[in-house]
Amino acid sequence: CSPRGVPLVPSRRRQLWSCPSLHPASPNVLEVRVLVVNTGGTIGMTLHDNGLAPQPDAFVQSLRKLPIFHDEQYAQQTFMYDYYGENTLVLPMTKDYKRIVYSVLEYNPLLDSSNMTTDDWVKIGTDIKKNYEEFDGFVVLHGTDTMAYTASALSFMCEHLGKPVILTGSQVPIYEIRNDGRDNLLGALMIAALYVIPEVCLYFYNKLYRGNRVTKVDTGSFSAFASPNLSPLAIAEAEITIKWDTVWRGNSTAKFQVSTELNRNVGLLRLFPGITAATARAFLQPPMEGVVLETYGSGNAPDNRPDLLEELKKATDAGIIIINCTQCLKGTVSPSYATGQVLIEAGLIAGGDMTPEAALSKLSYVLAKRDLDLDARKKLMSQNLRGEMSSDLAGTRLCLSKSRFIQVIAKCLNISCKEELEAVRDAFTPPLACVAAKIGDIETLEALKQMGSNFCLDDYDGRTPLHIAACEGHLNVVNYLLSHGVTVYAKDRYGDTPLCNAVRFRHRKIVQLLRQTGAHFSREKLDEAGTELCSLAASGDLDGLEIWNLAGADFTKPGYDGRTAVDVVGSRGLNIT
Ligand code: ASN
Repeated sequence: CSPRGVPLVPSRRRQLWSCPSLHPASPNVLEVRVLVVNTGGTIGMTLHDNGLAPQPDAFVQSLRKLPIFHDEQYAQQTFMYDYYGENTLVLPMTKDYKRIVYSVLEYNPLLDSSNMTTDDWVKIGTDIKKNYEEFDGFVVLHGTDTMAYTASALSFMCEHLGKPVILTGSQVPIYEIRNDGRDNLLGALMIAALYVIPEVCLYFYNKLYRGNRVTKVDTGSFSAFASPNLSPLAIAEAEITIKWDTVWRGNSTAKFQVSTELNRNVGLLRLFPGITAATARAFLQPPMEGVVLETYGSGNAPDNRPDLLEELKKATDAGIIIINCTQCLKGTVSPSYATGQVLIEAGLIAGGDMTPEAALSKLSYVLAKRDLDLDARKKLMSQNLRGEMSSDLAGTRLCLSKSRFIQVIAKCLNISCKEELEAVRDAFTPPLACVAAKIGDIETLEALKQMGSNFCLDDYDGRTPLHIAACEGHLNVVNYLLSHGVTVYAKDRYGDTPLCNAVRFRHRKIVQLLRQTGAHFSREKLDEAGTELCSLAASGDLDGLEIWNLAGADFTKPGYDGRTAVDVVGSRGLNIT
């Protein structure tokens, strides 16, 4: 059941968007689309005979009645339901004239998250993949009990993710007078729509966390989650503040994909004083393939228990991967004690500061990679794949005081504290990066990176260095930026992405590279393109048409007079198929 609607009147919708009576404050309202995947959880539960349980088919209807979640007038005036379907709602206009249009995909059955299995993770991942190009961001409504597991699993399954995926839920159903569901949903929707944070995150009680760093720590408090080893990615107070330095960025130019193969033969074993060797042996029997051993303190186990250590050693010798994670909420596994060394000798892999939830789902993901041998799998387990562990990041943090450029400016401006220095850096470096991109100067970009410049930050027109390099045709700069994790989905104030720019200036190789990295036109842009394609066809501009083709254009879309580019080319005796 796809939330896609049938585009009955795209051009009519377009005209309405620029109708000043609808948008008195700005003729340039931009629509941003979010897919809400409703899997269940307390947020949508009502009281039944046997306690709280999910209530099917009620969620969208009740949100529709709340003005803060839906603007019916806008929906009617813009034919929104015809275009996007009945399960679509729209938030009131944001401060910067954006409309967050969100479609709800409700699962059947809705689940208490205690009933979820790896199959449900696969279903969520598959739905994100299916709808990836249609939406700017994704919100997953989920019960809190196993949300940390699902968030961790999705973070690994979503490879080369370029858009935000935000899990949220609540402690009290949204139907109750006093509840945390409304704030959580609203915050998650706003962040998923307005910020290109290419991570699987969890939003709860005004904080956005990295999904594979959280753990549920409270059964009743609205502040139900903690991320003990990583500070939040964003805080939603009077303003939403994103900590861009903390946001994880991949460094590949590969396209987004979801790995739906997961290994179910994994488990969690918690050490306790007096655990018998027989218990360990029973747990490590086939078909077990991967285990997270929750150890004491900084990764310690008894070194006076050869019987127990022998069971662990036998298991790792037999090819079972055992990850050493601490039972402590905060801190990391380190080999500082003799009682920790014995586990290294038994063949365990140090799990750094990973949560047990992250380690378990990482095992499930890595062990399903059939093309890798045992050593390659072990290597992946000890590496930081999605920001789930900080061990191998040690020492790479930016030291602002070492940046001479910033120091000189700071001196002139009489700045001393770290926050002010960061503000100076963030104000100065984005336009400088744009200038460097314009002239194809990778050396300067490299120097700016050393200063901690974030290449995803935009200039006064919302343009990023990638937009500029795409216009100028600097393939090497585009390559450099993509390999430093910049997003291909940034939109400038005109709604244009780097792909739009590369097509406009006809940089074929850049179009190809951006497409390979997952860039795509929005559905709205594809609908609108018919007229432009017809005019290229009418002038016999096959080169122009080819660039559009590379960018994913659809030559069967009609132009303003109902004819398609294929028709127009055909009438000139040419062929573009
Ligand atoms: N039992 C519920 C669930 O995990 C708890 C919640 O959502 N607050 O689905």
